[in-house]
Amino acid sequence: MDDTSKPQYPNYPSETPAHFKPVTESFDYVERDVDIPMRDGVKLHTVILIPKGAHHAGIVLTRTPYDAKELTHHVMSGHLGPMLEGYDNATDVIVEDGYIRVIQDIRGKYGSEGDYVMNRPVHGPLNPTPVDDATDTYDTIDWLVKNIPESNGKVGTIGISYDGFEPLMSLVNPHPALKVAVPMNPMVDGWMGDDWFHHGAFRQQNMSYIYEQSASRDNSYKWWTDYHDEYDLFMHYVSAGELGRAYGMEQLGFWNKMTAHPAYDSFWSEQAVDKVLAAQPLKVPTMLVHSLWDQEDIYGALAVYRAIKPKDTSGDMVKLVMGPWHHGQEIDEGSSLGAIQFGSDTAKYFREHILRPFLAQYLKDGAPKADIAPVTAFQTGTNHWQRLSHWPLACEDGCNVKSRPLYLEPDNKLGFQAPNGGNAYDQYISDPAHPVPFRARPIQPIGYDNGLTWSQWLVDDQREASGRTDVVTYVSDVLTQPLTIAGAPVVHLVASTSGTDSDWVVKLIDVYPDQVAEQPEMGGYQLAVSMDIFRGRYREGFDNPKPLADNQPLTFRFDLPAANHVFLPGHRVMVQVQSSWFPLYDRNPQTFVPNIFFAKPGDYQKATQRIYHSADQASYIALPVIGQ
Ligand code: PG9
Repeated sequence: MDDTSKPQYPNYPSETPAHFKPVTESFDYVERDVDIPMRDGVKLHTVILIPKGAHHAGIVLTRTPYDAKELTHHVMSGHLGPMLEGYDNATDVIVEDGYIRVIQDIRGKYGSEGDYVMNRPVHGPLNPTPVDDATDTYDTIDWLVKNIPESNGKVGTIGISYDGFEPLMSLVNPHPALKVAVPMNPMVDGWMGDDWFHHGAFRQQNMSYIYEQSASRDNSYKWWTDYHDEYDLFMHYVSAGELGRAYGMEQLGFWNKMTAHPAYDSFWSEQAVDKVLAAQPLKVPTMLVHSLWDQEDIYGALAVYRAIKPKDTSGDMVKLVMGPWHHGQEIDEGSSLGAIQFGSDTAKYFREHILRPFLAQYLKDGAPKADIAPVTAFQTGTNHWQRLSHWPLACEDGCNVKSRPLYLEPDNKLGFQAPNGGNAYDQYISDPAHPVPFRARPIQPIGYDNGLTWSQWLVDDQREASGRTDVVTYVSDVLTQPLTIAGAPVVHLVASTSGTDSDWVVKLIDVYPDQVAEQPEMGGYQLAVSMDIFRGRYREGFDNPKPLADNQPLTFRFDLPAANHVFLPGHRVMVQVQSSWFPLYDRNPQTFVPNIFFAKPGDYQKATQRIYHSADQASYIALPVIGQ
């Protein structure tokens, strides 16, 4: 109903004018909000911020499901900088180098038209429509370079997380004006090791994200909870499927797809972006940015690096950066993460010395070739940046240096000597009624606002777990020499369960000396440098869940996330093994059921777990050791 339909009072007119015109002459930028038509007619809401006086400026484009208006109006100001603080904006680089900043609502979200599909698969068996995020990016870039006279016709795509998935999509049949892509902490394979599952164990705390992201175009339906401690919330509903049903999530298409595909079937494998890009020609210089303690997408960047680096025949098209960061911390303050200190602002170093010259080389007319190594990696422990020619530096197969087996040994010892004698196994009771918390309770929700510490959980002190009787711990002697690793540890666990399914969580931990003079609170700290979970039913294949033979020693082999770390002299190496990581991951009922999303209360059974370390049943971690 417009104003004219309401009674008018000429002697007492409205105080609000019919068309207010903001006065922006003093601003140092010009804002244009446009709806860009895609090839199927759908219009995508796009915010364009142009530095005043810009001429032949490069365009830095982010496409997002997280509200373009919000991301371009962080602090309403006449200056571009405050407008662009916050998520996805490497503001110092974008503003100081005079780029035109473009942020667009992806199809189906916020100000854009069309239907939303989570991480919309590229056109093909999973997406029969003629449009996807690749075509939408192509059409957007085509419009931008034809309709922004202040630009030099060069576009770079950049973004973090979901917004890091978008630069990867821009690489599929890329527009000729796309000169560079910077996917940071990208969502790549939701089942294998990014946001939805890790090796098949479901990251159920992300249900709140699925709910809010999928239930409406503007995320106006908000998740709720009756519990301060998320441990209690998820215990109350027993299974993720029951929680989803209770919250009405069976109305949500993506949730129903998720619960219908608990295994790594074609629904997941065909949309894995590393596999999509492996089948594409490499046409656009790409810098993959990875966080060594990425609590959300620790799999994606390195998976894409493995997929596309072999195509980089020039050696200059694909760069990898690995920083000591949580998810997205590269655009924030980077001198510490939780209790861990790095001695310098590593994030600012990245933006100033790596990101800025890399973008300039491709987006600024006449800019020099950036002097950036193929791999720029921060070495934790020694706290310094490295220029490397390749990654990883050691691995089980195919590297110059072969990983070394670090054995679990009797008497809870850990070492490079294969076990020979002593007790054959350790055992613990895994009780689904009392799952191991993945961090100290009360467990907070995921998120970054209101003082939440979700971003830090990968560097929490693991002493919280090591004292539990349902966590078995192995520890080395005190190191007298540095122990340097540079690659992905691989777990080879020989274990049995009295049940017919089981999860295995393995953590590689740096144990600090009992006293640390320069940082007393780090005395005895147990810092996980690499850890992950594996759902036992997938032992024979991620697409082939099978019951486990009960009480039979079986080998479980799985990758842990990459580490670039030095265990310093005076430190010890520790390995922890447990069978739940709750409530971030859903509980394994420990009896084989067709679909754990819909396990019933009676399915959840205690199990006796055994970890073997005898000569013929040796458990070990293939450790990517270098310099020994
Ligand atoms: N990767 C982030 C996320 C996705 C899905 C669930 C929770 C977090 C992100 O895009 O922010």
